[in-house]
Amino acid sequence: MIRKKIAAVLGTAALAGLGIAATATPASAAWTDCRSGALCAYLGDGGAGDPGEVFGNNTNLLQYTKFNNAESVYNNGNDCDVRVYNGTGYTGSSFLLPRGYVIGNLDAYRSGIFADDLASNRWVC
Ligand SMILES: [Ca+2]
Ligand SMILES: [Ca+2]
Repeated sequence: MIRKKIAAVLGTAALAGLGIAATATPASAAWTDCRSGALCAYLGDGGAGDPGEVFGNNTNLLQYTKFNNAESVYNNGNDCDVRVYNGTGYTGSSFLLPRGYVIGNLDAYRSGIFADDLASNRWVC
C-alpha cells in the first residue's frame, strides 16, 4: 500500500522514531487519540493517523485494517501488559508490550516480522 507521509507531523514522528527503532518505549503525546483501555494500531509510524482500537483478547486482528496494515502500536491498557502475535489464534512470533508503551516503527522492530501483521493479542496481567 502507499504510505502517506505528512510533512507537518514529520518532526514529531521522526523524534519518536529515533527512540523506538529497536525496542518499545513509553508513549508520548503523539499517541493520545488512543482511548484508555485499548490496544491501538496505526497506519503511520509514531502513532500518526487515527488509531484502530481493540479491547480484550482477540484471536483475529487481521480483520481490522489498521492491525492488518500496522506501522505502529500502543498499549494504552488500564492494568495489563499485552502480548501481540503475528499469527492468528495466538500463534507465530510474539512480543510483550508493557502497559503505556509503544513500538513506533514496526518495520524496524525485530526485522519487521510484525509489520503489517498484528494478528492476535492477549492481555497479560
Ligand atoms: Ca497484513
Ligand atoms: Ca514503518
